[in-house]
Amino acid sequence: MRLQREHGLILALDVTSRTKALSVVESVVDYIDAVKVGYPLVLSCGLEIISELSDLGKPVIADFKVADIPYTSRLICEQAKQAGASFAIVHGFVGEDVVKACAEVLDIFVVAEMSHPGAKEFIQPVAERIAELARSYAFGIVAPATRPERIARLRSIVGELVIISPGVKAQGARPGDAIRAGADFEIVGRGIYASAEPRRSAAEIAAELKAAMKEHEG
Ligand code: NUP
Repeated sequence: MRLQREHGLILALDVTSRTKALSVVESVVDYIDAVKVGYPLVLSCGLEIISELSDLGKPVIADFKVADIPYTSRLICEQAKQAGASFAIVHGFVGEDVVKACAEVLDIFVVAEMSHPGAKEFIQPVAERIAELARSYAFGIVAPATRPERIARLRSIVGELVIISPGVKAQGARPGDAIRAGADFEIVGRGIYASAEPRRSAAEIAAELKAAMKEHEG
């Protein structure tokens, strides 16, 4: 399934109950462009949850942050693809051979720089080299909404690749700031699924992203 930008919003679905996962997506489906799943949901519900979610009409991004040798990384990506994921998230620091092996299986996002404070220790110093590598193989990169100035820098390296940015709300970034800095999509998890009213939160965030997209394109 293709990823199309209507709202600029990707839901990170880090819940550990199938019922909760499906009910959150159903309640916000008209405000999101994709659903990102990772280990919490897949380890608790099984890989089949990916096809159940993609049946709801939005592309699923498998956030397995693949970081193994090329052979094993390829196997992981093949499992994600067979389960119905449209994209996988792969680490870039493991090197070109891994990124290439994964990109041969399905469209990938390469993690250039992570959003948490600890990212400054090891990954930030090599983020620009990872972004260069991504340019040859990836559909897009992951860049931190928590550091909009880094998104702008990474955008200047990756050109037209799609930038998706986590770190909004629960990790401190304000909705819209990453898009203003040059991201295409903002990823929001707890700010939606852990809110008292997920649908209302998604609507509010989508409205802020809409304003940011207008400004950025402006
Ligand atoms: O650098 C990253 N930061 C990050 O938060 C790369 C990620 N893939 N994520 C993921 O984005 C994280 O695993 C979670 O699924 C989501 C952010 O969720 P939240 O902080 O909005 O709840």
